[in-house]
Amino acid sequence: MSPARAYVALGSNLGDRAAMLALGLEGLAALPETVLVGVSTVEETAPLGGLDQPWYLNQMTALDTALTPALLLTACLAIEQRAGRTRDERWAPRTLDLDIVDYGGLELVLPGLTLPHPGLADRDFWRRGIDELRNRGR
Ligand code: PH2
Ligand code: MG
Ligand code: MG
Repeated sequence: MSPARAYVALGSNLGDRAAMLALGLEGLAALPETVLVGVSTVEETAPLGGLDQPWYLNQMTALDTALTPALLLTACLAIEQRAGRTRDERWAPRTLDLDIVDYGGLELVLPGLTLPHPGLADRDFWRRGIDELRNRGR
């Protein structure tokens, strides 16, 4: 099967946020059967979700991957764990969040993964990141 173009978003609002994004990029670049083909500009964004918490750094990536959506999800969760991610209450501040936003335009619902990501409509910073990458041919 030819690889799929996937968009994976990075977010961090805890600890050394820029270092966390860098760890995320390093993890994505090292994935098997995957090429990291594009990385957007970093944006600092106000926290969504109504919780009083620090601002985020957000960034979008484009990957060409032969990993299935489920394997890519597992890999993203492992990268988050290596960045010290804990899972407390929903939308709690996080060292590193990796969200698969799109996978080849596929529509899919698995435990823990809905594609395209249902948050895309509310997150103009994700759409700006994707537009930036697409304008570069990614
Ligand atoms: N992620 C959330 C909740 N709120 N706000 C911003 N600005 N950026 C995020 O990535 C974000 C958020 C849950 O994952
Ligand atoms: Mg998220
Ligand atoms: Mg997430």
